[in-house]
Amino acid sequence: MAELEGPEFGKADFVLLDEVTMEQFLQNLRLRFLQGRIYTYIGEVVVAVNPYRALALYGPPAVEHYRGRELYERPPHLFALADAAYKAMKRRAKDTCIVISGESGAGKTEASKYIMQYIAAITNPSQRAEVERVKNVLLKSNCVLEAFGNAKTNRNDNSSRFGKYMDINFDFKGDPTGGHIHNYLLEKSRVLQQQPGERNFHAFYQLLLGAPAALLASLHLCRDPGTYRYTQEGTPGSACGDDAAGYRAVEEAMSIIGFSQEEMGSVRRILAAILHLGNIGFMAEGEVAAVEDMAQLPVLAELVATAPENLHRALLTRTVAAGGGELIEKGHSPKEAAYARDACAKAIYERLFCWIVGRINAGIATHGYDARLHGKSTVIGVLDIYGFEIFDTNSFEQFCINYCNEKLQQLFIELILRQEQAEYQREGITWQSIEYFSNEPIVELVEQPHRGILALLDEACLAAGTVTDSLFLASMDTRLGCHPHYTSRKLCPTDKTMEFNRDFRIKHYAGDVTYSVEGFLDKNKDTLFQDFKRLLYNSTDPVLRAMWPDGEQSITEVTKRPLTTGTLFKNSIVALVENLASKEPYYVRCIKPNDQKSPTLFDEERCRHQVSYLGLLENVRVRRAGFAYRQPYHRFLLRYKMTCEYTWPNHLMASDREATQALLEQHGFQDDVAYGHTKVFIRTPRTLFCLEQERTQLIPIIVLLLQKAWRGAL
Ligand code: AD9
Ligand code: MG
Repeated sequence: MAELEGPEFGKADFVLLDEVTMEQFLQNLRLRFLQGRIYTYIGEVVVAVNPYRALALYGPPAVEHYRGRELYERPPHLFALADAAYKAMKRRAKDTCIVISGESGAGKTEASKYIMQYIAAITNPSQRAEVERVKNVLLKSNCVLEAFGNAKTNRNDNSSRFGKYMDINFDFKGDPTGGHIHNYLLEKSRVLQQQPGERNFHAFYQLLLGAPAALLASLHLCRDPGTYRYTQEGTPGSACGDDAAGYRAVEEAMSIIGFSQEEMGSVRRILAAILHLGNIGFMAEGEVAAVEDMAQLPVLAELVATAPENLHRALLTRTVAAGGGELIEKGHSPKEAAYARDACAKAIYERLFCWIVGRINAGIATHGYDARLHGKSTVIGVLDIYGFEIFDTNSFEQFCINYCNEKLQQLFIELILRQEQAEYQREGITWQSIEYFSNEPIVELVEQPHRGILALLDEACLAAGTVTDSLFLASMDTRLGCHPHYTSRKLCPTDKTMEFNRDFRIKHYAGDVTYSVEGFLDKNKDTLFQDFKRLLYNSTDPVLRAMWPDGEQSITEVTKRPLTTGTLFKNSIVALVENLASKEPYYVRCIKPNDQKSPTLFDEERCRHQVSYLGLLENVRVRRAGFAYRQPYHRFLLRYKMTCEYTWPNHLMASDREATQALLEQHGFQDDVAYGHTKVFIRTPRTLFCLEQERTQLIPIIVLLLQKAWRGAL
């Protein structure tokens, strides 16, 4: 229980609040945040407030403090949660997962790293070399994935621009034998452009500012990110220290993971190629486009290991199938050429990122695992995905990210209820359900087949080339106009915060977000001309070539329309949610205390909003309306047996259950408890307080008695 923390530290579990009100909740959260007690429970859920400062909470002594302990034995901590998930997996051979949620900048990624660090620290006591290697790869993968998948945004200096779900596999001894990372929709449009004050992915700045001069010269790069169109907006410097140090850390991590020198060379050349590609400009030459500065082509061709004339052709033309199976080359206009160049840059970066994830996965694959020899393999999954986002301008990416957060919120609601119900059922206890805000209608608004926004978007993309973003908006207005969570300027003409023919708004569970439809069709279709794919498939750089297996097809073979970005994303998130639902879930709910990244400011309004939309008060209510505490009989007795003459020092009854019953009846608590098959359930926290109080009073007396007894024995 929270007994290791006194009342001056606030309540270690929100279930212990005198009253479940927003004011009390916030008061407790503030008190603890200001004291650096950033973790608080709601039953088994950890609520974590981002401290925005380094706290001495995670070193080896802390690991020892939590190792093998029960959740309530120590002050609330991520380590306790990780231990609980690990124990459940090990003792009961259950697959578990840890779902970390909260808005952008709330501390999800940091939390996921601490959880992995803890699991790594408590496993492999016998120091088996292969297990150590796997652990190392798992830990080091974060650094590499953050370099390529994170960026500075206006919400977070180290914002995850991709979703990550990592499975860690364990053998019967409970040691990690491998793992697998699933990545979700990288925000690749960031390669081309960033909002004011934001940056491109860290990897670009790390290369420019961290690579030795000779290496940079061999890539034909200069140090200044301002030289390159794709990086000129962003300012150097990020939350993860300086970029030069980041470069060295990533290089080291990549070699530990097992990237070869050749592979790392290819990765650097690909990054350089993207920067050079961005600087290629086009001008009109009659009807068609021409490259402004031909001197740039040989450099780029060298970096992507192709012939300059092939590169030239791919930049300026596309192959189309004319009637009768004949292929003709059609010249781009300057605008088309610029669009194709940008599409290519985005695609190269995305494939590079996926290749890196695949390469890490290959290093930790468990194909050598033989269940007959090593017993059943179990899994702990850790989910760290981009948090809910509201920017000044919100586009297709924010739409996808926020949809994903809706799905996770829906899962939280279902599982918290389901878990409670399942436990009461298992233990044979009657239970009354509690009302929740359900975000089901919002999820449906986005994903419903034929009628949802994603379906309408696909419909617009499938239509002939005349459909524009604003026509897509018009079709949403007509078909979704009555939906309570959808609106637009046309539907609400007096609302000047939206633009006509450009904006629509969704009332998300976490707040209203206005999206601009500009670019929705393009980003959903995600067209990349086959000419580029073929060009890169024919590269003599084996790493680059391996990223473009679809470049082998000729234009006549590419007939099937690929699935759109939106549909692919929806499918992957639906599969993710199914996967999570099949495991025993543990939750971390992260809260961002302020928007200034201040370690001392507790912005009450911002926190109130988050507590409200995360459904934390309802969470406390469910926990309390049911039974706030539950404990296996033997554990309960171990702790409180001293408070009852029938159970101290040992009981003589037929079962622990009977002894527990006798103890509680002697105290007069029989109406506040229920007896399950294996656990005692206590409804109100007061009952437990009383027992705790009595125990605290008795301890000094017992210690005295014991001391006397020892002295007597001597
Ligand atoms: V996003 O949805 O990826 O944009 P996250 O992942 O929720 O977001 P992140 O973990 O990146 O947020 O945390 C943001 C910053 O807060 C970190 O870079 C740290 O500077 C800071 N932070 C978060 N958690 C801790 C912590 N436990 N201790 C110290 C922290 N600093
Ligand atoms: Mg993150």
